[in-house]
Amino acid sequence: MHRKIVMAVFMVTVLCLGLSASFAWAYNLPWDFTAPYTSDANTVGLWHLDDSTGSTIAVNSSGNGSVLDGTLVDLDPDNDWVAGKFGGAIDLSGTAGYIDVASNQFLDIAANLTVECWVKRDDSAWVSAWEDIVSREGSTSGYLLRYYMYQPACTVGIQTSTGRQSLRVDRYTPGWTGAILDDQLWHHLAMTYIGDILKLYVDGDLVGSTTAPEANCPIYPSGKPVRMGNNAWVGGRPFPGQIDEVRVREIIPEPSALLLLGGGLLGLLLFGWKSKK
Ligand SMILES: [Ca+2]
Repeated sequence: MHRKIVMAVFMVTVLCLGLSASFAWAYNLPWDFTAPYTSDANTVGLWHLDDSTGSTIAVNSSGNGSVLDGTLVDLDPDNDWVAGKFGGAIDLSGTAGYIDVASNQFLDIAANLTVECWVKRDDSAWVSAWEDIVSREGSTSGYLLRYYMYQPACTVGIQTSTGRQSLRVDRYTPGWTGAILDDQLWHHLAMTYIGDILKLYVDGDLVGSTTAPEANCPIYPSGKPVRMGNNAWVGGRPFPGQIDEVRVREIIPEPSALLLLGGGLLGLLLFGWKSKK
């Protein structure tokens, strides 16, 4: 009888721990489309892009402060701040100009990364097949969220480089469901790299994912700035359109009530085992 009780406690514990892990990772999903992002404990950088006309600074609203403020480069602060998805946004010509956030250790996120934003692409000819929206790409490192234009279809791609291995989700990814963003409407983009799985979401729908070739495969720090609207490494990949509400997070799983319950039951199990001895 005693053995049956111990086994029951053990099974409940395993179940709770499993559920806890699931709940912890689901903690930040699904995406909220109804309001501007808020800065939570996971937020590294948050740029509402609500900055006033005339401002040359895109203020960071995360707890990391002004060290992550962005600077307007080759933009017109009197005309390029426009109405956005929520509040203001930055309007990029697609030929020059971007927002630059200087490299900082806060941006060295090795794993459990999310990058989110809203975009509204202009109906304009593409300058480059790669239109970088949020980029911290280096030659073999960093991360980026990119609009990948490849005639005749418009697709979205993201890429992380892990050490010497490039990992990306785009139209060539098996199972890719596709995404067309050339309708001049606002779309929500999100990339996640959690548990060695890289995923891309468009308007909340998972459109593609891929798994790192080995476990615990970190994103290699690029030492590059974060650029909104161009590539951080080689430049020349301008995004034509509006970008709003950019958020970069390093997700920290939190212990849930189920995890605590599981831990408690595990303690009972161990106590019962010790008492039996
Ligand atoms: Ca905004």
